[in-house]
Amino acid sequence: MDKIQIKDIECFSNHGVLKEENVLGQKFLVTADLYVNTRKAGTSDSLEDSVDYAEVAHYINEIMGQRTCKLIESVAEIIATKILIRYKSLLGIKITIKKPWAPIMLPLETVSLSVERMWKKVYVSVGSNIGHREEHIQNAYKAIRNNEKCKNAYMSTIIETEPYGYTEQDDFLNGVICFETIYDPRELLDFLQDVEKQGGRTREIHWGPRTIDLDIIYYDDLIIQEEDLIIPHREAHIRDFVLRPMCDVAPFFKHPVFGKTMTELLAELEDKR
Ligand code: PH2
Ligand code: MG
Ligand code: MG
Repeated sequence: MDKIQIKDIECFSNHGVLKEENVLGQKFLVTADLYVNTRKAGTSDSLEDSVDYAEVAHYINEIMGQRTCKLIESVAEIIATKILIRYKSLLGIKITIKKPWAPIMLPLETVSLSVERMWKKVYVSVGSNIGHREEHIQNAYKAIRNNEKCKNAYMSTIIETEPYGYTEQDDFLNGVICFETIYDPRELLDFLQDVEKQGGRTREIHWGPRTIDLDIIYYDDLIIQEEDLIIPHREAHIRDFVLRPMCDVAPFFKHPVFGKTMTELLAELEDKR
């Protein structure tokens, strides 16, 4: 991956756990590794096709002075997030913050922290079987597109499907929304649950009727198994109403656990019928 590095920008600011640090301030050195694809700029020789490192450096200096944090962890997180949101052509960023004057009553060269944050591609399934189903789905899509921590969202073709599991309910409209996000998986879950609430989602019958259901199907190629969060979705590989829209947007995407493409999984499911 191509990388633009801005090394050791000197900023004077007041971050720190100790009162003295907040009052007196000290020197910080900030390094930003900007992950980009420079091919276009490299052939066009036009700054518009790249990221202006001068502008980024000044923005970092500005952020460093905006508010006072206790931890360099918070400072790095804030810088990474703001830059990824402002410069949408970045694929990711690594921020390193050094404190050469850290007051720990021992001589040291620097203490430092690095965080790397990347845009991750995710697939979220949408389903609705109450009221104006299409509108519920469009509203959820809009909420994702309007969120600054999400980019490049697009939606599969929406299909009508018979209820699966609990069958005493109306037919569903189903689809998949694909986008990139800087939320981590749990933050993404919280955001999607908020969107569900906005869409009038209530939880009564398990697998019952719903205005809007948003499930994380895949998060990059990550595998997570926690009590309240399982990724890939535990039935992603056997649900026709997930596989069909997945085949529309990402036919050759491979299931991170089973290693089979969406096309293969759908063909296997159809064979079983
Ligand atoms: N969602 C369920 C249960 N059953 N059936 C269809 N056809 N579509 C769904 O989205 C769906 C379902 C639980 O999330
Ligand atoms: Mg569901
Ligand atoms: Mg759900």
